[in-house]
Amino acid sequence: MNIILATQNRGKVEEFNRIFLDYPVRLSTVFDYGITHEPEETGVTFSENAQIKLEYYLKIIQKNKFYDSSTKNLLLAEDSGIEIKALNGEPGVFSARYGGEGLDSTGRNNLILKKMEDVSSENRKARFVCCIKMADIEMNFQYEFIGHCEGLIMNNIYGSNGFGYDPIFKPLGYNVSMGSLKPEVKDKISHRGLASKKLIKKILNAR
Ligand code: ITT
Repeated sequence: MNIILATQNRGKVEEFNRIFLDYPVRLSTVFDYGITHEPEETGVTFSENAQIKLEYYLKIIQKNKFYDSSTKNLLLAEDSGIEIKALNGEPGVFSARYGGEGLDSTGRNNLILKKMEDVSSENRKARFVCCIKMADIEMNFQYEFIGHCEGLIMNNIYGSNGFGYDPIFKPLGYNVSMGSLKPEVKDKISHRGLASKKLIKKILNAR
């Protein structure tokens, strides 16, 4: 079975590669087929944006027959982000673009730290959300899998593992940032790891 990862985010690709390592699936990415363009994410929910990505890449892959027809091919699209209570749920679906196109991850993390400068430790609740959409290449079936990871926004940037908002997010039950956790620990507790666990159970009949 082949799963094509419909994402332009290398951090997500790295994590899915680790998550599926022990399972009988071959992963490929849209990069393998030279697809470097992406759809506009016009949805207002993670689910809507994941659906937009799924349909966008599915069309290109079907049209160009960008798959190995000797095996079963599934397409996996994902929309994710961080919701911060004190910022009324922002950045939410705008996580990748928060603060404008000119900012990189460190710039976005600093922007959030600045906005939350005066927020007390009791009011720094946040959560990562991941919505995975999966379909077979013929669109005979489609599934959605959701995962959440609750935690707090820290007062500074810590750690260099992971990507995006990991260095400012402290998962519930841990004393360090997600960016300081070992990758295999992140995969066990993360929004992406938990959504993937549901997918693995459904698609691969495994735990
Ligand atoms: P694709 O749409 O091509 O998949 P993207 O980076 O644009 O790539 P999203 O629209 O889903 O993906 O935005 C997700 C953003 O949320 C991502 O760029 C990070 O800033 C943040 N994010 C998601 N998962 C994260 C994680 O595990 N750790 C840290 N930040 C994360």
